[in-house]
Amino acid sequence: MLIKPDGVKRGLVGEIIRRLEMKGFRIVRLKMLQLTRECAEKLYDVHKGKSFYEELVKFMTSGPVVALLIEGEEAIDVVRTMIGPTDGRKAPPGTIRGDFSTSILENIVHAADSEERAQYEASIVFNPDCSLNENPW
Ligand code: 3AN
Repeated sequence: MLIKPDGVKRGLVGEIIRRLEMKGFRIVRLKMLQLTRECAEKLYDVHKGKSFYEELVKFMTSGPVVALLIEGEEAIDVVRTMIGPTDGRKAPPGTIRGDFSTSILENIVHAADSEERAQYEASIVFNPDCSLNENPW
C-alpha cells in the first residue's frame, strides 16, 4: 500500500495505519519517500497512455508518500475492500476513500490488486534509487 501525497499532507498516516492494525494486519515494512518521476512511471506502467496518466505521475511525485508492506489473511482483497473504489465520491462511507476523499485522482491511498503486483510495486518503492532524497520534507 502507498499513502499518497494527499494522505500524507492531510495528516492521515496514523489513521490509515490504525485502521490496518485494528483489522489485524501486520505492517512488515514501512518507509516515507518522495518518488522519482522514473519510479512513479514504473509504478503506474499499466496506465501509460491514458488521459489521466501525466496528471497522475505529477501528483504522485508532488510530495512524500508512505509505503507499507502488509501481511495478513487475504490481505490483498481485504485491503482493497477497506480502501474502497477508485472514485472517492462513489466509495462508501466506512472505506478509507469514502471517508476522506471526494476525488478520483487524489484518493488518499493505493493498494496492489494482486500478489504479483504487490511484489512488483514493493521492489520499486523500497528501492533506495526510487527515493528523490532520504529526507524530502
Ligand atoms: P485503484 O487505485 O482504485 O486500483 P486504478 O489502478 O484504476 O485505481 O488507478 C490508479 C490511480 O489512477 C488511481 N488511484 C487514481 O489516483 C488515478 N485515476 C484512476 N482513474 C482516474 C481518472 N479517471 N481520472 C484521474 N485519475 C484517475
